[in-house]
Amino acid sequence: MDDRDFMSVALSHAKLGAGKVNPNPMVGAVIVRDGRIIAAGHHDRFGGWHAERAALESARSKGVSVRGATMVVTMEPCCHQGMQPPCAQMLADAGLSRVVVGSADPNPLVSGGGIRLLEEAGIAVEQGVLRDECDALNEIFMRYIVRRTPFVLLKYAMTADGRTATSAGRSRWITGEESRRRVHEDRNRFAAVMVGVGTVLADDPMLTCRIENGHDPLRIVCDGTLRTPLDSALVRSAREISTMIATCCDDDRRIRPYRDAGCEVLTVGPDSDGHVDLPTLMRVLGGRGIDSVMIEGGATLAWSALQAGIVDKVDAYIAPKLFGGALAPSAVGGAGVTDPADCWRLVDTTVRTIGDDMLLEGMVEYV
Ligand code: AOF
Ligand code: ZN
Repeated sequence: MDDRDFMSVALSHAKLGAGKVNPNPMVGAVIVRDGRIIAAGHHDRFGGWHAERAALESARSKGVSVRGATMVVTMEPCCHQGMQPPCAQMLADAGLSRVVVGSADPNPLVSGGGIRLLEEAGIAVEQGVLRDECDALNEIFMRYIVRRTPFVLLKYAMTADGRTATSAGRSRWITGEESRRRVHEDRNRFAAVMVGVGTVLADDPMLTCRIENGHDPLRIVCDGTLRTPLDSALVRSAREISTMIATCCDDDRRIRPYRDAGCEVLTVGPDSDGHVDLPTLMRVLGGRGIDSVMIEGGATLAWSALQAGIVDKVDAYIAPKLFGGALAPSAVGGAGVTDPADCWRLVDTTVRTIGDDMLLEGMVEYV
């Protein structure tokens, strides 16, 4: 096994923190001696031990010495005092001789300082091993830590003829089981999911995470005029699962029944079209430590979000089916662009198959 193989193992440990560490990064570490992994650790909950310390403690509990060993860690060790003490110093004190790093830490409090501290302590440092994979794992953290507004993913499922429902408005199901499972993994990974009120009225969704030990994201309804039914699944389950209604309505009498049902109602001044002002909403969410929002429908919200410039990434699930129907909806509504040159372009795209479906992922380029 070489450094890349060990980094792959460290990555698999890092992933165990999915849904539990936001807005911190998922980080994994292994300690290697004589080509063998002698200990491993990962960041397991927000505010808890960093991966490096978890790996050191695991070695200690097994009674194995780490002096002179190598640590392979998916992100640059930190050098600041946060909720946890600086890891780089801890690694130097533990007498490691070599540290292999995946991602650089973009946290302004770290940003190269961890590497410097290690090198000044005489530790050999190798950087950028499986960097792309390590960066991709923390696509949320990488942006949130510098921008302080959530990473926004626009996700939708459509047929090969671009429909997100039939002409009768029915959409269960377009994609297959594997694709739907991945969406639940994303609901676990994301701090919040957001839908427009039209989707609540049409589908009455729960928006919970249905995987074992998964975490339910904060459920946000964008509802400018407060049309969410009080007997919707979201409102009825608001006492058990965090639910927010973002609205332009500031009429206490209309807001009260939602609050009584356990929803948080956030009044966000209207944008120029009279809708919830999305950039303001993102700033409020970011200020509360919500590092990520997945937009799960519908077409009107997708259009508003693109126009507001808040969408970072698009995940388009494409099922090998055709619905037809001139009135069957598509993923993005609104007025649409008139000139093809005015489109939003997706860059850094990847395409892969998931079961019978295709998944196109791309970052939105704003020019
Ligand atoms: C983590 N887990 O395994 C590593 C992190 O407030 P603190 O002390 O938890 O510090 C959080 C910062 O530490 C985080 O923003 C990142 O820059 C760095 N590394 N964080 O939560 C870890 N290695
Ligand atoms: Zn640390």
